[in-house]
Amino acid sequence: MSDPVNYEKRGAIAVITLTNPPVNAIGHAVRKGLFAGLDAAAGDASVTAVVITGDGRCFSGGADIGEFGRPPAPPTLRDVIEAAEACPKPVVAAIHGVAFGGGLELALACHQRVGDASARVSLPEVKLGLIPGAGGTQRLPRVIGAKRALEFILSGDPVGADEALSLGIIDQIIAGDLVEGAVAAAEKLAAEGKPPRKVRDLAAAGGTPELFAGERKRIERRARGQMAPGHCIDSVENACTLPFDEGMKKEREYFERCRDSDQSRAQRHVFGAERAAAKVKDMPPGTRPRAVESLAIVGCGTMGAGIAACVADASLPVTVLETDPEALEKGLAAIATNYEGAVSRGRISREQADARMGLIRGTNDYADLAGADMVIEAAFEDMDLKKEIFRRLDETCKPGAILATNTSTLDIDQIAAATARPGRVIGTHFFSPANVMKLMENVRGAETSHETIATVMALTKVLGKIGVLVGVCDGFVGNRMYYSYTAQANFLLEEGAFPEQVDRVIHGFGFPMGPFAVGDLAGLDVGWRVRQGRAKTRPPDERYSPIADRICERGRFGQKTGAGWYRYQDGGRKPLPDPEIEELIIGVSDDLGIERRNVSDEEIHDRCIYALINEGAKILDEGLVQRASDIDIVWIYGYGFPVWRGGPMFHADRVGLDKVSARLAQLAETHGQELAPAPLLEKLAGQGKTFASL
Ligand code: T1G
Repeated sequence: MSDPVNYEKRGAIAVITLTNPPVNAIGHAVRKGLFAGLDAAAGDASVTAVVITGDGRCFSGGADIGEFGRPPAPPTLRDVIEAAEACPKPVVAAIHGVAFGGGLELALACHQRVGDASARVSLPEVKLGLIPGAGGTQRLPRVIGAKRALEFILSGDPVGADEALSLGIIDQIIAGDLVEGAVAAAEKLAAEGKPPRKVRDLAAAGGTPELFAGERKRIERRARGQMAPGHCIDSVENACTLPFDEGMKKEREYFERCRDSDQSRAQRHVFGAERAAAKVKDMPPGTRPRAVESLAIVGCGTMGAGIAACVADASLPVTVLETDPEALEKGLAAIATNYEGAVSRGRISREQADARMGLIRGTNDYADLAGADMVIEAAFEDMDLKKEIFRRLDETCKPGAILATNTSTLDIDQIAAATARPGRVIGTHFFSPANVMKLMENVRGAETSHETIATVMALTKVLGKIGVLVGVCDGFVGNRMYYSYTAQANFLLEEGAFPEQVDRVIHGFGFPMGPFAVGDLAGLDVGWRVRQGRAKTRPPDERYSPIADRICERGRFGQKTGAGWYRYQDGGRKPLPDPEIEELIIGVSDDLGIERRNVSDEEIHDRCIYALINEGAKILDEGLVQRASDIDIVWIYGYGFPVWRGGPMFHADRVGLDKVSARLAQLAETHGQELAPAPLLEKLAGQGKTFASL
């Protein structure tokens, strides 16, 4: 492997370049190269200043995440950063692309920072369950003030070159060649002959007790159960109250505590799992995705409109077909209203909203879809209707066009069979609201071609989504597991629990909401229709709870009707326990001859969470996902599984598959064989293995 750091001189300026593709992650070899380069520059009398920059696509994506599981080998990142700051000659950081995490921390220790228009900076450590551990919490507040530094560090989100300039994170935007501009800046600093300006010598402004108290209050809800955000606040507060070196010492303590925590291990797992999900194991080398430059959507209801907005957000033109003119007008108006809201909240500018609306064209005529590279059908969840739509699309669309369906449960193979191009038919299951939720389940049919899969997986990234490739089964991966978990939640109601107890336990586990509050939010009528559709094929011996149906029969569909599992006062969204529902539940227990009992929180946790894991094991065993971590991604990005637990399969590995399997076997004896441990779970448990070992 070529040297990951290049050292050259341009006149009297030493230029140290990170050359460690793909993102110049700062691992041990890079740290050694940087340290040696700074040492050489400091010791070379002909060198008057230094530039540090990155080769390839960026400055640096930060410390090498892959190294965290191993003891840090010297020189540490802090050693390198201290060497840059202590260099007796001016050191200028030249940033293009990302300077994230340790990359930005390195730049902050330099005596000046310049960037080009592509520069983006962030401290995303909190997304890995960490805090910036190489001085970011001590230097950034000294540059941009405590308030803005807290927002920056707690969000972990990047800011672009202009905002970085206005904040003072970078000192100058270079219009021409970045390195030449940085060399000129370094020459100027050297010529001034002043001692290098060190960020550590600045004071962090604005760190009032009220600010920190307010931020601690805010993360109580927003980052409930997580450790790193609290330590971010502690460390920024230290930057305002302690001498620099003491603040650095405390930062290191917090960083190590977070780094060695289960939460950070889980979040680092998710970081890798997200990227692994994009890789298709059986993809023949050299398979190229087709270009997708124009899309069409069939259907302009909630999902169709959401998907259209998602496509326009990615700056792609999209034609929306609705055969019913009124429905089309209503759907387009809903998109426009959504954009108006985003403008009024300052999420996007007026120009952006207008540009995106300008990309969306409505039509009632299939002929207008003929030129689309890809069509996504988002019509009513009815197989006959979908087959008819796909027949017409097959006749209308150009030969290479991909035909996708947003169905959330129906059989892709049956839909593909309605066309003469089954190789170009695929499922693209968006999650509602489609323009917000990041997850897409891309469903490969038996005949879906590799080129179609490659194209849709690439488009998923263009849409800013995280795509998981799944196989055909009822409910695919997410909803199939959701049915297993919510079935247990309903059975627990029959046996003695009430919705608020179940929701409290699941919320306490880390989900934003429990299953009954979620049902009321999404609308109970959706699931009711699905269950009615399944009634004919449901195995007679399968345990089935009638509670949800009886609630729907009363026209209680959740928040949208002011009542569902809970009641909602004056159009509010706060779920209030409803005696009417308690009576209904008790009535079902009586009808079923079940003697109600006290159900413990522990039983609720085990029957819901382990049922979820158990179904995941079955899905894995049936080869409906490529790897266990794909299931983690589905559940974190589609259903709000707490990211700091890593997803259901990672969580199961951490609990121990032997414990999960034994507990399921015990529960199955009393509460029904649907809880019996899946064969794969039992096998791995018996071998002392993990899902991750597959
Ligand atoms: N370390 C190791 N590998 C990394 C990496 C990193 N920091 N960042 C990316 N990769 C790998 C990634 O796994 C993938 O590998 C390939 O690079 C391309 O990534 C002390 C403790 C930089 C914006 O959290 O946000 O510094 O799949 O597909 O879409 O305080 O990667 O090809 O095998 O994402 O162009 C903090 C994480 C680290 C940034 C590029 N930094 N990375 O996005 O490519 S902790 C981060 C990203 C730290 C200090 C702390 C993105 C990116 P593979 P990619 P991309």
